[in-house]
Amino acid sequence: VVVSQTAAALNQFLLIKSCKPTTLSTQIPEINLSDPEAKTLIVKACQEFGFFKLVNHGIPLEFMANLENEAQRFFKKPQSEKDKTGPPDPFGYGSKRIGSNGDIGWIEYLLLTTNPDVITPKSHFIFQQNPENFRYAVEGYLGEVKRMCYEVLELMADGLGIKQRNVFSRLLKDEKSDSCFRLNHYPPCPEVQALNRGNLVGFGEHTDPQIISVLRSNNTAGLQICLRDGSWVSVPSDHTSFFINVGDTLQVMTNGRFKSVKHRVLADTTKHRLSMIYFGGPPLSEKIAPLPSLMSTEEKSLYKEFTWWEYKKAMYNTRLGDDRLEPFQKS
Ligand code: GA4
Repeated sequence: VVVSQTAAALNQFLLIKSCKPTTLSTQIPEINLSDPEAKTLIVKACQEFGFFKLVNHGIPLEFMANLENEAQRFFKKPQSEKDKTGPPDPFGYGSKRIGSNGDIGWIEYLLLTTNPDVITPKSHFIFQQNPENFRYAVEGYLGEVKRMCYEVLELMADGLGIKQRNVFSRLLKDEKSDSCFRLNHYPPCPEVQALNRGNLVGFGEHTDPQIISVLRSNNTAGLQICLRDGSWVSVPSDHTSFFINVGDTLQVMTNGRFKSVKHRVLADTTKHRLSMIYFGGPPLSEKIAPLPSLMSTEEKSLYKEFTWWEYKKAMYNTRLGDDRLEPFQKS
């Protein structure tokens, strides 16, 4: 009886679906940041997968370990304490609900802005409510990750043969850059194992709207990416590496050469998954369109021009799994 009640609850709220990855043999591209061929390999990975693993990135592991500790400390707090720093509208603490259009997952998270001059009262409050170490750990981590991310974006531009190496990175370096940061905690769910059916969706399938996302997780698996043929591949976890996603905006700026990768996270039945993701976005007023420096003379833009603000406004009215670029495609 207990099990069937749990089953009903999980079914109703948490979308148990059978979603075993259908491809097991595909190798996720792995890029060594200090490889002289890195720029070429990055471009290839972004065209074929919209996704790659980054090794030899030069960021000392203590930055990751430090933040992981602080995040763990936060998520271990009593629910009532965590709830004081929510809801995520759009920044703050959230549990199970993702966005505001009915998406749910087996997850709790903190969403923060990374722009010091648009720090919202909510972000201030989160850090006020926690020991200062938490803020230092976030700032220390982001300082390193941003620097590395600019380098990756410059390699992308270079690899695409664009003379202006900072065409992408300048948007994130801009003091008005609309970037954000997310700490995700996927608690284990032993009931699902007991029920022995399907998987528990932690974060449903979606693409990231921004330019680029940089993910780091602890050693608990769960992330899956969707290949061009529609099959799903599990990404083996590696707490020493980063995983890079191409976002919708980068797909548009490259006129579809780079693919915004569809991905999702399944919760583990026995282990905690903790991930930290930096989403690099342009300033709100930035006009998003394919880069003229990339287009051949007869090439036509696949997209209608829009500002990042317009895209964001539209995005908050979508469900997670929606194709957010579709309304901006030229027919
Ligand atoms: C997906 C990528 C980032 O996590 C995020 C998410 C955002 C949110 O959690 O508030 C969104 C989602 C994400 C896209 C569609 C909308 C907005 C939830 C949702 C249903 C922070 C982002 O920028 O877009």
